Amino acid sequence: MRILPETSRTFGEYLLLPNLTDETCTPDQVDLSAPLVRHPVGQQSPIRIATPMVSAIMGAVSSPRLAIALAQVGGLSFLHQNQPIDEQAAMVATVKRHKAGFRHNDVNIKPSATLHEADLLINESRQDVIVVTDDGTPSGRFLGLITSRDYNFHRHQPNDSVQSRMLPLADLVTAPRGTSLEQANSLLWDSRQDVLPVLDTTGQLTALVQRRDYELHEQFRTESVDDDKRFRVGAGINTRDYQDRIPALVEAGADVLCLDSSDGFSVWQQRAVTFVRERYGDTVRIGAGNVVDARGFRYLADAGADFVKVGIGGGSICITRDQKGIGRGQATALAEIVPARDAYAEKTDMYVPVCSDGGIIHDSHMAVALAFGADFLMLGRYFARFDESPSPKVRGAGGQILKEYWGEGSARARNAARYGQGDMVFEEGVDGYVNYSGALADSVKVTLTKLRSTMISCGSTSLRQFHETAVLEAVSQQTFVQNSEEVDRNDRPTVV
Ligand code: RVP
Repeated sequence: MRILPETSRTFGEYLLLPNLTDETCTPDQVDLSAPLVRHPVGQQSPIRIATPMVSAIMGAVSSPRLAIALAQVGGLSFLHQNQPIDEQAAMVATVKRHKAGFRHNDVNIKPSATLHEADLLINESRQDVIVVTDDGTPSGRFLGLITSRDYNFHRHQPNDSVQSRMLPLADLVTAPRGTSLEQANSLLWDSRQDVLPVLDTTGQLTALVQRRDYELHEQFRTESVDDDKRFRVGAGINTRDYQDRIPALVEAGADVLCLDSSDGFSVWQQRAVTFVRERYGDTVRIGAGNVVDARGFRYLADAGADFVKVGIGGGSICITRDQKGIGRGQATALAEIVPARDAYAEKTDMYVPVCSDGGIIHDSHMAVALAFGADFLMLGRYFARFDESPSPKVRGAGGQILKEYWGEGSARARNAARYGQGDMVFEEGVDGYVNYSGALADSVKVTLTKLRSTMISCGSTSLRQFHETAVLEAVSQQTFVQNSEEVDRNDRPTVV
C-alpha cells in the first residue's frame, strides 16, 4: 500500500492569474483550435478541431442532430456505443450523409395531413422545416415546404390541411442539383427565403440549404468537416464487441473512434487498439481511456492510442467514486498527465493529445482545464442541456424547463441498451435533470467568448501558448465560502 503525499483537487479549487495583455491579444486573434489525434512533433495533427470541445459518449447527450450542430460550430461528437452495432452505425451514416450546408430531406409529410400532424412531426423531429411530398415519403414528388412559422393555432384549425398552409413549389425559388454552396447561399439571399430546395432534373428534392446554417457558418467559419466537406463524427466502442463494431463504424464513415470505459488502464484496451493498428494501420483513429495518472497515459500511448482520455469519477452523474472508491480530482489528474504527455513527446517525437473528460460545471472550469494543459474537453452535462440533445424536456416543480440527463452506468442506460451485456449488479451512474438552455450554437458562442476573454487576460492567443504560460493558484476554502455567500445574497434566479 502507498499513500500519495498530495491531496487530489478539482477544477473549482483553482483560479487563474492574469499575465500581461498586449495589443496583439484581441478576441479575433485567439485561436482555440486543438489537435484531436496523435501526430509527429512539429507537424499538424491529421484531425484538428477549431473548438476544443467534444460531446460525451452518452445516450442522453450525443445524437446525429447534436453531432451536426456541434460539428457546425467546430467541435465533434462521439455517438454512444450502448446500443446495437447497426443502430450506432446508422447514426454515424446519418451525420456523414448530411453534407455541410446541404441538408438531407429525412422528414416528410403528405399535403392531405393535418396541421396538428405537421406540428407533432416538427416537434418530434426537432427540424425547423419539413418537406411536403405527394406520398409523404422522401422518394415522393416534391410539392412544397411547411415550417412552424406557417401556422398558428390561434388563427388556424388543427384539422386544416398541410396543403392549405404550405409554401408550394410554384412559389419557391429552387436551385438545380450541382449548384455550389456559394451559389446556393446567394440564391437564398436573393430570394429572401429561409430555405432553398435543391432539385434534380426530374423535380426530385435532393437537399435543402438553410439560411440558419449560413449564419452559423458566418459566425463560426470553422466547421469540423472531412476532405469531402462532410461533417466529422466520432463513435464510442467497447472492449467486448470491438471486432464487429469497429468495421461497421468504419464502413459507416466514422472519423474517429474512442474506447469508452471508466477505467481504461487495462490490457483489454491495449488489445482493442492493437486490433485497429494491425487491421487498419493509421487510417483509423482511436482514442482510449479513461486514466488518471502518468502510468495509465504511457500505457495507452505505447499501445498506439490516438488520444488519451483523462478522468475517473468526476462526471456530474457519476457515482463511481462512491460505489468503487476509485477516482481522482480532475485537476490533479491533469497536473500529473500533462507533463507525462510532454515528456512522451520529447522522448518519442510523437504528441498524443489529452482529452479532459467530465466535471465541467461552470464555463470557467473549461478555462482552468485547458490551462492545466488539456488539449480538448469532453462534456456531458454541458451538451445535455441543449435542444439538439436526444433527451426529453420536462417541467420542474418550480415551473422551470429541464432536460433529463442520465449516466451511461445508470440502470436507465443499461435498460435502454436492449442488448446482452450481462446483468448489472450495481450502478455507477445516476438519472437526473439539467436546466434546459436552448440552441447549442447560442450557448457555445457565449462560452467561447468567455474562453477568449480569459485567454486574453492571461496574455495568450493560442492554446499552446496558454498551456505554457498560464499561472494557476489553489484558492482557500474561505474563498469558496465567500463566493457562495455572495450568490445567496444576490438571490440570483436559476437560469433556464
Ligand atoms: P459531465 O460533463 O460532468 O456530465 O461528465 C460526463 C462524463 O461522465 C462522460 O464523458 C463519462 O466519462 C462520465 N460518465 C458517463 N456516464 C457515467 C456514469 O454513469 N457513471 N459517467
